[in-house]
Amino acid sequence: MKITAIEAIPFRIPYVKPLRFASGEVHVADHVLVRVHTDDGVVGVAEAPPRPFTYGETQRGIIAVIETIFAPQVVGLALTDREQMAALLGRTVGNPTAKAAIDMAVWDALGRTLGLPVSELLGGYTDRMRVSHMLGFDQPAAMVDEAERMRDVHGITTFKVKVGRRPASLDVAVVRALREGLGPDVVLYVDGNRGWTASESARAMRQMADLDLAFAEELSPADDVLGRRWLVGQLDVPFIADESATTPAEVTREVLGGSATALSVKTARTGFTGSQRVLHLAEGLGLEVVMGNQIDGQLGSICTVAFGAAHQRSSLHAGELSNFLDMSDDLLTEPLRIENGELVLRPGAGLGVQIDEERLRRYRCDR
Ligand code: MUC
Ligand code: MG
Repeated sequence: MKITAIEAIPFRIPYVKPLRFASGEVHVADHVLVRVHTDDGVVGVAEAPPRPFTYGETQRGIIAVIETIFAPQVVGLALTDREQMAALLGRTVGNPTAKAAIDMAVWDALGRTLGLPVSELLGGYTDRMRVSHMLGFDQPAAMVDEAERMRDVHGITTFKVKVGRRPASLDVAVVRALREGLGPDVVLYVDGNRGWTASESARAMRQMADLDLAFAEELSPADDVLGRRWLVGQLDVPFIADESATTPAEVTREVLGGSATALSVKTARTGFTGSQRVLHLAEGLGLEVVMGNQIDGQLGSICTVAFGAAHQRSSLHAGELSNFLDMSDDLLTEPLRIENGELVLRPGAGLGVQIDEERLRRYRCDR
């Protein structure tokens, strides 16, 4: 059960359809595959998605911090030394997706070693999650078409709509077209990725007051804590903290300060160990939770569902699990399938997925 090596392998897989949102856009999945090897010959895997516009990480930076700082700290520990590992990785500021990928690959290796699914080790509440699809910026008709396709092909009936453009009327028109086109039964919520000021957000939310939104997420700048408190105080839907609450301490500050009333939990940034800390805090604080998407590939998405399905609170709302559908290819031997609006866990030890070595050779970009 001892960790003998950690690999950080960069790969590039283009998106068929780029995702655009207020803080950036993604055309290529330029992620890092992390593999944790043990002295039993077990290999655990996870992926780290660089999101420079959210965390400042880059593909090369993730590899550098893993190779130069994290791997030397973690090699030699047992897979069960997770508190030691968290303490050692925690000495370095930032780098959330690099740390999270190591943590999740360690859990995968532990599950494979014990012959048990990670999701059962984490909590084992259920074996599936309903899926929410994120709709990036486009014209109203194109976004309605995409949502209808997701509903008709995959059974998805929950949609997170990216907003935060100027003028805000562009986004209000999209959300209105989605509600009119899809009818009253779909769940719609909006995510501004910090694009509007607090007062622009309040105004846009008033203009969408008749559209039965389920949540609003991170509409205004993350560090404008007072502006957000003012905004949250006038909303009648839960306000999901995403970029403003990425650690347990930030969650506590945001919620007790009145500037968040719900949480996005992203395994890509808090791994399994840190996500459990955030989730348990959410339980104590009485917050609703949505399993968020860091624009993950299939490996990241199976990590999200493994965690989300493991706990009652994180499996209540549909999880954001479908944006890998827009990638031109992926790394798994058996692609994930979303059917009847659900993503079901893979049976088998660890995360229950295997990396297709041929595909990895094709897409890795370090040789
Ligand atoms: C989301 O929920 O915001 C876009 C930027 C990011 O950090 O994550 C995605 C999705
Ligand atoms: Mg968000």
